[in-house]
Amino acid sequence: MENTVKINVNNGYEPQTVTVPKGQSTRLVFNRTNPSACLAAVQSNDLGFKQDLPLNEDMTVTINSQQAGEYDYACGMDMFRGKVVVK
Ligand SMILES: [Cu+2]
Repeated sequence: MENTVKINVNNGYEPQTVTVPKGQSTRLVFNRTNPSACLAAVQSNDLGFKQDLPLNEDMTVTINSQQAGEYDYACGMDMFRGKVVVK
């Protein structure tokens, strides 16, 4: 089973925190509507991804966490942050 969560990237990440189920794959679909280069990439050491975000395009990162917890992600410069809660 696959879950999808949409995250708008404008003045930060909206919603800033998303909750996803443990042990299932979840598609995080980022769409950036803010032209600032600051938000042109999203990355997470916790979740192991780095994704460029072209303007006004859905870009998908698939995560599959077997472990409950809180995982942070951020823009390429680590200024804006979001959180994925797995439970
Ligand atoms: Cu930034």
